[in-house]
Amino acid sequence: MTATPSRDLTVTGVRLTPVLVADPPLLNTQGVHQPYTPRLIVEVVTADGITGLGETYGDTKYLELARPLADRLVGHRVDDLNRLFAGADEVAVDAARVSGQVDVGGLRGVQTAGKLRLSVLSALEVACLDALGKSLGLPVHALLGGKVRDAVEYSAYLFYKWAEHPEGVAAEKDDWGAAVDPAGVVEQARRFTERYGFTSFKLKGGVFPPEEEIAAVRALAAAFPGHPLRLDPNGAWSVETSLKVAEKLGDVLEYLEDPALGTPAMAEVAAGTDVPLATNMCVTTFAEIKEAFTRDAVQVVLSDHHYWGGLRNTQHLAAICRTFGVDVSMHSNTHLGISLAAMTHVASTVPDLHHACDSHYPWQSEDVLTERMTFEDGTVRVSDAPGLGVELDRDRLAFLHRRWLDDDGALRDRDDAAAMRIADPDWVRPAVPRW
Ligand code: GKR
Ligand code: MG
Repeated sequence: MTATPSRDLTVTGVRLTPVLVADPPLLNTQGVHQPYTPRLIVEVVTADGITGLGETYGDTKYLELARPLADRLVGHRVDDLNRLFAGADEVAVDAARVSGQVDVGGLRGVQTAGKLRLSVLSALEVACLDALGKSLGLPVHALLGGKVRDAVEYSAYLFYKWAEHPEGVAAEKDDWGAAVDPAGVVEQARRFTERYGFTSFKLKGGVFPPEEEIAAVRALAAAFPGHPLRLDPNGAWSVETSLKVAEKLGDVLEYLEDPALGTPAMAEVAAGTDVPLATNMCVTTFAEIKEAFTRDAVQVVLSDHHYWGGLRNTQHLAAICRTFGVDVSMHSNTHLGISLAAMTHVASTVPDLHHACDSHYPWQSEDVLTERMTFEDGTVRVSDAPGLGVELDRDRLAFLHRRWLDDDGALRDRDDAAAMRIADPDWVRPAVPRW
């Protein structure tokens, strides 16, 4: 992509601003969301004074990498992305930060140094594309080859949820109420449809015994007949349990998401059911594709442009999936509007997107944008404005950064188990499989 020669697209600086954002008490297999969650806001500034925006995980291990990776950009043009990625491996990752186990904070598959780097690079890539688009007067989707749809469909992302964070814990209030049984889940789904018009539903499972979660999905199917439903226990079940759930819910599920942990277990489940299996846990890097596809372990890969390394890598993933007859869609982790805009741009360019992406965004009452992203009839319209089409609210950014500065460190690294132990000091992270 060559910009008009008179423009100077050289990066002169990269601002990195960690923030803490309010998060409701959403339950998952690792515990419960903390009242505030870390995100990192990236601003890439060019010699022409254009600022491009990006966003990624904000835990310490990402922040430590963000500065050295960002510094590699300075002096290069925002359209010099391949060089940004090539050689990024030279930026050392503190070995103590890499567990080699499932990244329990975000349930995003096995944590590797490469994935940590890619998660930071994704935000730099998005920020560069935003700056390039603003400079050229083109939307990000145009820089990715152009949109093939004008709106991207999202699903309601339902969570078991407490009414509020434990007593005594500083937190923002939310108006979603509790959802700890089938009736609560259906009520939450109704609110999602009323507020945003979603027509498909994903329930985060792995929280209650499978029979209770089966009952919740059945209740959703009764309340919303014919609507696509997914259940995602983040690998909490054995192969046997996964197959039982698949049998009991096979007639209403669009897919089961990560019922069991890891490719071998997923392959066993897939061999025993016709219910499609989706994953954002066993195929999270290009290296993991071969085994999973060869063993027919998954039928839908859910990209997360953060840990896949950005929007162009998400397109590469989609092309590989297409080649092997595997569907592609997107899952999400807690995120703000910059990431929702980025997801929407790239999703608009993927030809065969047969499943609604999911987004945590409705759970985030706070953002760093001047105008919140909106859902209409369960979709986000693809912006044709230059870049991502979003604008930073500096006052909001400063406010949320101040919260990060004022934190004593307890919330700077997501720890759902620690949050759960505030309510129940004896709580231990369940062994896998849990059921
Ligand atoms: O936010 O609790 C959560 C989710 O469980 C998240 O961490 C997962 O990464 O939503 C994600 C998923 O689809 O597994
Ligand atoms: Mg998932």
